[in-house]
Amino acid sequence: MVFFRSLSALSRLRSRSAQQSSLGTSVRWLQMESSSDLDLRSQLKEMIPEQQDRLKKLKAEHGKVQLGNITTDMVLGGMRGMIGLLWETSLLDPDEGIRFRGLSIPECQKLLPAAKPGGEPLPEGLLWLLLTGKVPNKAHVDALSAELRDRAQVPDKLYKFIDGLDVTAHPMTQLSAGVMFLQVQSEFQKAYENGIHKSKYWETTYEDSLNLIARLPALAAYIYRRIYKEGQSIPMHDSLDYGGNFAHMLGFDNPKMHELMRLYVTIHSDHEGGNVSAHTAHLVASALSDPYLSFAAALNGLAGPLHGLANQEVLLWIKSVVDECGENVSTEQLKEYIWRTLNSGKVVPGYGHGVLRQTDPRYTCQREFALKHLPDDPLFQLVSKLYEVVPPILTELGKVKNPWPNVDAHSGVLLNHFGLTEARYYTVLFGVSRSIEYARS
Ligand code: NMX
Ligand code: MLT
Repeated sequence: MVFFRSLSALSRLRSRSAQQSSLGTSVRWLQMESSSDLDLRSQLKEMIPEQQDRLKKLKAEHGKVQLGNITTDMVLGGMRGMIGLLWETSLLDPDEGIRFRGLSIPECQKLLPAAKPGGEPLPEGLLWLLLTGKVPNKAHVDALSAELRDRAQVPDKLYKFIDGLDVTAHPMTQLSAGVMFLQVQSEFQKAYENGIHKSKYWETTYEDSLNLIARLPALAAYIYRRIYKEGQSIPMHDSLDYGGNFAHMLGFDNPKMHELMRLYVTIHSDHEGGNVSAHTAHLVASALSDPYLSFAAALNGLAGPLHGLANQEVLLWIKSVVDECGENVSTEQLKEYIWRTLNSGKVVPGYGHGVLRQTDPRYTCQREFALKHLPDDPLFQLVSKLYEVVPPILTELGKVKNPWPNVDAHSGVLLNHFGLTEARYYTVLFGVSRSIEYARS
């Protein structure tokens, strides 16, 4: 949103670098607690002029500083390893993984407010952290939950529009089309048509972003219930938080599934700016396309099998292993199955990454969730076995730069355990989570 509009030229390039520290991603803790302090918009209103000045100063004082050399490999590799985008909300270290405004995932789990003491972080807290760089307290997060519920109403016409799509259309196609339908509600577009001054762009961008984030769970849940539950939709709960409410509207009221959804949305929210969907969102937004237009474009990138759709592919692949070899597949059978996948010209889904060179910490925290809540689940045990068997095989191939699992290697078995078994739907959950980052493009 606000921090990037003025950097549209930069956002045409792709960043895959870990060198952001000079741009100041330090985290501050919120001390204040008056009622206006509880309002995210008021906080941003104070911060934004400061940030606009900071960026002007950065450009004026350091605009001519060289950030690296560009090689042919970097260009052929799709801007690999180049610094090309200012991305302040998160930083992806190849070895350590993602940090959100300087905080690792375990730190977020410790510091961000939870629904219950000791529980998983509420995604609203992460949204606050990403936008302000400050760790919110429970009162801030509760206020933001309430604000999102207030904004969550979608027009009935949206559902009629979705019903007009072929029910067999991929859930991501339905989601992206639904976002485009909602675009008529864009406040930014109206303001732009009315000749708004550029210093005020952030205000309507903020409105669009929060509205979109708030309305996506209803749209996404409708798509799920339409395709898999004979169209019986479930209204929003009037007091649940964002993640809990999303799970509820999908039809899951097991408290552990609510916790899983909070964790899921939090860890899928942002992954620095060089991935396909982030880059797309910011590229499209650099033309002053509103958040609906840029988010729909990002979703279309996320729907590719080497990106977000890999979570669907992982569960389908794991289930195909079970169909052929059974749940108690031996190590030898597993190795043979993996080689067969590779020799048929396919990738092993859920393994490898464009930047990461170690196990994704998003994989690790999902594994910890599984060890706590579903240690005996047979598919979880199979995922654990794959962790031992896949990396040596990918290493043996000799060309794979990262043989370790990414976020998608684990998410499906957790959802499957709690009854969300429809793999083809999984990328929609990834997409809703990413609205927390990309909607503000
Ligand atoms: N299985 C088989 N081959 C692989 C794998 C894998 N999991 N990962 C990389 N390779 C191959 C890759 O296809 C390429 O082969 P070739 O030279 O014949 O084209 C070679 O290894 C070098 O690729 P890398 O430089 O290691 O990876 P790159 O940065 O190009 O691609 C991914 C990154 C993530 C696209 C790739 O690792 C992959 O296809 N993984 C499986 C799909 C997946 O899990 N995607 C999800 C990523 C996370 N997300 O949510 O978006
Ligand atoms: C993501 O979360 O976007 C994926 O891990 C892909 C990436 O970062 O390149």
